[in-house]
Amino acid sequence: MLTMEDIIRDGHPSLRKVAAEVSMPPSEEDKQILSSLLEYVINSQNPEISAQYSLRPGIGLAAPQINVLKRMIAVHLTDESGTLYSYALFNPKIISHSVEKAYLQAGEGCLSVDKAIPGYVPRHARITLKGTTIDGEEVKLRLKGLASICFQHEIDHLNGIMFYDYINHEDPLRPIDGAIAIER
Ligand code: LHY
Ligand code: NI
Repeated sequence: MLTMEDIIRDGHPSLRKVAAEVSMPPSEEDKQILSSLLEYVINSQNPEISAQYSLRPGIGLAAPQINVLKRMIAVHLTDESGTLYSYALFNPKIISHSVEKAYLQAGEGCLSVDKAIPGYVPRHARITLKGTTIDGEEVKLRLKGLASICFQHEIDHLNGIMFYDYINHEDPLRPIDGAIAIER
């Protein structure tokens, strides 16, 4: 199982690289890596397991964060309306998005960033994405709210982008006009 010791931190050059597409059908090794990402996120939300292994709780994780430069992400979260989104995807790709923006009222964090960096992170309010599950099934997801934000955060890791790149550093909490504020 993965622990915080497997997660590379801000400043590591791998976090700024563009990850490679995973060739389909995936190898057993790639499937194993992808399932370990989802397992980390699920374990991290279990109070006993996270305490036992000192896991920082998270809702998403991307392969570059464990220094694997391949396009794989896992997300496990319950959104504002109580819906569970639990996905492990190869080659996730945003195929369309709203013009409208959204941001988390509380800002974002990152399992690869040890300090809090306050500020609004503007993102697409709604996205449609495609990807391939561990079982090789192609899925198309329409997402809004927290799930949309989390998938965008994870897909950014596949492109070497960090959440704080989007913060207005002159005025981090300046209202983003026309954007939807999301409470977690
Ligand atoms: N994980 C963050 C986490 O706390 C993801 C995240 C996304 C936090 C959006 C806040 C808002 O689970 C990661 O940093 N994964 O990359
Ligand atoms: Ni992150």
